[in-house]
Amino acid sequence: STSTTNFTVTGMTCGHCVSSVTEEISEISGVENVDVDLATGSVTVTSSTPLEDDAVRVAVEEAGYALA
Ligand code: 9UX
Repeated sequence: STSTTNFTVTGMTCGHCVSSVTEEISEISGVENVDVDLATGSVTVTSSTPLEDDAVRVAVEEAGYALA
């Protein structure tokens, strides 16, 4: 069944930031959709299996940002 996860990413200030975060998170196994709200930093991910906290953190840091 589909799992939905929401978290906040700090440091994004433009559309390219959004693209980088979206691309990195999209590479996590099982991820089906990534929605990033630039104004609030809110990220909503739908996935076929529950997301690992570590995988999310690593992906966000790989993109150059941090979890709130
Ligand atoms: Mo835009 Mo985001 O020039 O770190 S890529 S500010």
